[in-house]
Amino acid sequence: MKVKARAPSNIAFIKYWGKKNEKLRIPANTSISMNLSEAYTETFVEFDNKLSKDLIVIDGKSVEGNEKERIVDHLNLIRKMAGIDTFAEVVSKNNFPKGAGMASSASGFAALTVAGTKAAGLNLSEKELSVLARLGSGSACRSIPDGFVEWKTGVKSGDSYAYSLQAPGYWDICDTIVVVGEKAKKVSSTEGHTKAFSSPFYKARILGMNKKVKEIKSALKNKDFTKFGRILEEEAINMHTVMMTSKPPLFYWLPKTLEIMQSVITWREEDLETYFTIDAGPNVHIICLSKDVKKVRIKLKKIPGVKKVIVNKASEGTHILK
Ligand code: 2P0
Repeated sequence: MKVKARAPSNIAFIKYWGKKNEKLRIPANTSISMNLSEAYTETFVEFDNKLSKDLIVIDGKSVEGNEKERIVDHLNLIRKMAGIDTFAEVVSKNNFPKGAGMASSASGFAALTVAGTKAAGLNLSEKELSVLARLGSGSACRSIPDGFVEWKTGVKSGDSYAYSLQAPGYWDICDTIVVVGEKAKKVSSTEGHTKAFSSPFYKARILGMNKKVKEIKSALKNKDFTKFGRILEEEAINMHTVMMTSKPPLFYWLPKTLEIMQSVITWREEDLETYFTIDAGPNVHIICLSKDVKKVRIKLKKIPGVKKVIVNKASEGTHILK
């Protein structure tokens, strides 16, 4: 059976950085995210008896080496669950730059999980899909359910999965991704996670996490944008402080990244209520209410060096395309 799925990328407001169990990708802390309407991966999967190996094409290029191995490992998990040993053809397309800190592994593994399991004849629940996607890439588990999502740490593999806190239409907030660098990053997130514990600030980060998660969930529930924004911005700075103080240090920012961050703070002083968050890459995500997104766009047009702007609303999770 040929199956195609579309999976959104997601932006975390409370970040996943550091794992309790590396192999099983069980995170050290709970994270909270929103699925993105305009940054997604579409993946087609077919298990075919005529194939003598797995064929994997991403963005028009045949994938080899470590990247292929990671995808083949995931296909092996699916094959094991389905009790088949057929090789697969996988064709995947991102509508945004891969490997630039925009969670292409999240949407990529979510799409592969949903298309792959269906193509293998499995009918998994949302929870099972989220657990399986997590084994491919941690943040992928958050791209499975709809809208605003929580991924609770969990103790063992079966209880570390994401679920929807609110539907996409619940709150009219936008994430404007400001692309300032499109090169793949030097240090992958998977490697970065392993360095988190070496920062002297990591313990403090984890100690404050439960309170932060509780507070942002309450801000989401009450649609308190000011509280929501302040927490997500502090959280991004907190995570990047851990990154920059790891051994060896990880600097994901470019000079433009800092310029945009400072602009956001200035706009806020001018009463344009915006907040920033940044993942493991140089691009800045500007969070605002949708009523203000036009103003943000106009401001960004005046900043030289902004390569691209992608405006997202909250979106549904991963689904099969007919
Ligand atoms: C997040 N990031 O919560 C954080 C913020 C990047 C910075 O999840 O090793 O690619 O595949 O489980 O999911 C990136 O980590 O790591 C990530 P793996 P993943 O979105």
